[in-house]
Amino acid sequence: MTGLFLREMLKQTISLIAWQCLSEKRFQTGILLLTEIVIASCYTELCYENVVNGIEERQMKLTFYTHPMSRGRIARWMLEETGLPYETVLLEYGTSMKAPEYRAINPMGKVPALKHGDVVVTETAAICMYLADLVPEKKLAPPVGSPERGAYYRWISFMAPLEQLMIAKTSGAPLPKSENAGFGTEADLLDTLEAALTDREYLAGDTFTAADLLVAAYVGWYVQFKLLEPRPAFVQFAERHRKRPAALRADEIDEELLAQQGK
Ligand SMILES: N[C@@H](CCC(=O)N[C@@H](CS)C(=O)NCC(=O)O)C(=O)O
Repeated sequence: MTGLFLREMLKQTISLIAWQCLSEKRFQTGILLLTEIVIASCYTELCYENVVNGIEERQMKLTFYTHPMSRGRIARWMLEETGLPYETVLLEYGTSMKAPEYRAINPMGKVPALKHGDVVVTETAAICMYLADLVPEKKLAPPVGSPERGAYYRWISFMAPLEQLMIAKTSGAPLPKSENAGFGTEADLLDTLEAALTDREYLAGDTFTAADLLVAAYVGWYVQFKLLEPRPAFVQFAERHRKRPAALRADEIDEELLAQQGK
């Protein structure tokens, strides 16, 4: 806001000089200065609009629908990373999660879901990416168009085939043919993930992003539930990021909620 005020003052001063030049018949300088003012005004207007939109967007209420024993734990970690205030609505499996009031928000009757003003976001990965974009100053997503954005989308999306493989393995049935399965072969998938995580602190650029959060959370879970072999790269990556203050805070909140439910 101080920046906008200073720019406004500068505009006023330049326009005074411009009118002075014109009255002294120094037309070329006067017109040049006036043109600069028009350009500066448009720019200021644009900046102002962006600032106002940004503030309004942040002020919209965030409502988080979850269960403390669900993928909602990942979304809560992300919420805690943003530092934005949010309200939690707890739902129960099979009852309130399938009630018409909640199906009006997520017709799947599943958690997590996020409501931001009138915007509804479901799917854990989408919620994390949406939240990252709400707080650009936290750099939880690489800038749009940057090379790191490619890696960001790539490793977030890689959690889908990993999940398909994990689910396929729990079924006990033989795995589908690799050409048909989105995850290819188990060896290819695990080796690819291992190579990405080996000696790597962050997956997209030099700072922690939602890609690290999602990969650390899912890989950590699958190792914990013994669905994924505990290769050192998997364990180290998950453990390192799951020690972040926001992750610990989120865990503490969900553990407390579980304790209150007597679970
Ligand atoms: N694709 C969804 C999956 C959501 C999901 O399956 N959530 C489970 C909890 S982890 C759930 O709500 N299950 C309740 C049910 O299906 O009745 C996501 O990534 O968020």
